[in-house]
Amino acid sequence: MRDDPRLPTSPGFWRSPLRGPWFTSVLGLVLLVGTTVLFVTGLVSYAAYNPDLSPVNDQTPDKGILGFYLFPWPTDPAWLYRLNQGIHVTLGITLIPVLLAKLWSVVPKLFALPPARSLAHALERISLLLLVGGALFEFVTGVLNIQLDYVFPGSFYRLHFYGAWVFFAGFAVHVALKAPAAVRNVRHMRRGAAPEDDLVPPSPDPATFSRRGALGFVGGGSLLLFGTTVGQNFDGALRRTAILAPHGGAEPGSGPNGFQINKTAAYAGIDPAETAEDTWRLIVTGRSGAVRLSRAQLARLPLHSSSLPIACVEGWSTSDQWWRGVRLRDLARLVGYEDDPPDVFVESLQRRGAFRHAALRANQVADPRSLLALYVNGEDLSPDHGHPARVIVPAAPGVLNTKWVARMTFGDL
Ligand SMILES: Nc1nc2c(c(=O)[nH]1)N[C@H]1C(S)=C(S)[C@@H](COP(=O)(O)O)O[C@H]1N2
Ligand SMILES: [Mo]
Repeated sequence: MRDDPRLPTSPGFWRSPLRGPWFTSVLGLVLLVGTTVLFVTGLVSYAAYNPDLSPVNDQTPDKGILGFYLFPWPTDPAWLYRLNQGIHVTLGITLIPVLLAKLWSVVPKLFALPPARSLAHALERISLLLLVGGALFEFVTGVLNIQLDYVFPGSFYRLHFYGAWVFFAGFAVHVALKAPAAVRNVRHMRRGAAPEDDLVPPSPDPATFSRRGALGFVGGGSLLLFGTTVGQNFDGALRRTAILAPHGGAEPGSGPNGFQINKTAAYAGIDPAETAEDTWRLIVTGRSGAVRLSRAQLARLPLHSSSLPIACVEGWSTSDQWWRGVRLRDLARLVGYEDDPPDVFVESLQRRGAFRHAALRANQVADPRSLLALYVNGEDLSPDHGHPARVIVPAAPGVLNTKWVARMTFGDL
């Protein structure tokens, strides 16, 4: 069976002259750097949720030591999350052709017999399964999430989080097992000898395509994806180039509220009757009790402005918008925290669905740029941007900027 060239288990079955250590190594090197950046920006994105703050931000059950985190997420620079997540998503999409080409280049190994020649070889194959499976899983869940909006059973967040660690485990074992051979190979090549490699087909078909041409094809695919995605991090004409992004590069209308919207008020099931001036009240609770405020009362508190972007975990962001509202630390003051604002738990009017509540860390509350915004770009917030009031915090993931706020509970979480 091993030698029947009609079967993929036979080396003779694989005839593309493109396969070989050079093609695989170049792609592997790109992925080595690229997936490292993806893993690190992914962990940073995780940290940006302040995962140990309360169960509402980090919904990963039984994460144990995997959910380690080292620091309260900073509020400076204000574009921190925008940059991190822009890199994570844009790079992830750009690397898709490289990943596919790399998998294609090593696919004969998937069928190689016997399944394991030794314990080390068995370990290596299992680690490859984790590595390849983990990488595929991360790319597929990531893309589905940004394109199709949380279609998963359970939560994207959990799946992508655990998937990343499975991938990393495979990656670590793979590197540890392969490094000695890679070093040997490089030494061989330095001496001008061809590396030993079972990727080279024993009976190749004639070439119709050079290896460089194939690499160019892969790189061209990456460039095309990059060019049709990256614009979602910018405004105006640049955003319109992001035809592959989930919002298709379209701005929702023009004017002061004409910047990207995640979920509309209608989608979130916000009833206009609940947000009307004479029905909506904000309830703020803390050390000294609770305060109920109408929007008019809020608007008579000291108002402040900050220029801050919205940066969604899904990889789009807006440039700075000019928000105006009440400082979160002033709201903390109203309920008994004079100089030492604590954490806050923010709840929306929204009854169903994700993102209807969020917890913010004390350092985020204390930042003078953190607002409960009533206005944006000189106008009332539109219903879709969170009227009557929404949170905006520098450097935080968009998901922490709760819209249609109904209740804020200050106290250490
Ligand atoms: N109540 C509520 N607040 C919310 C959301 C939501 O779905 N419901 N979406 C969040 C997410 S994921 C983002 S990126 C921002 C987007 O804000 P925008 O729609 O005003 O751009 O709002 C956040 N606040
Ligand atoms: Mo978001």
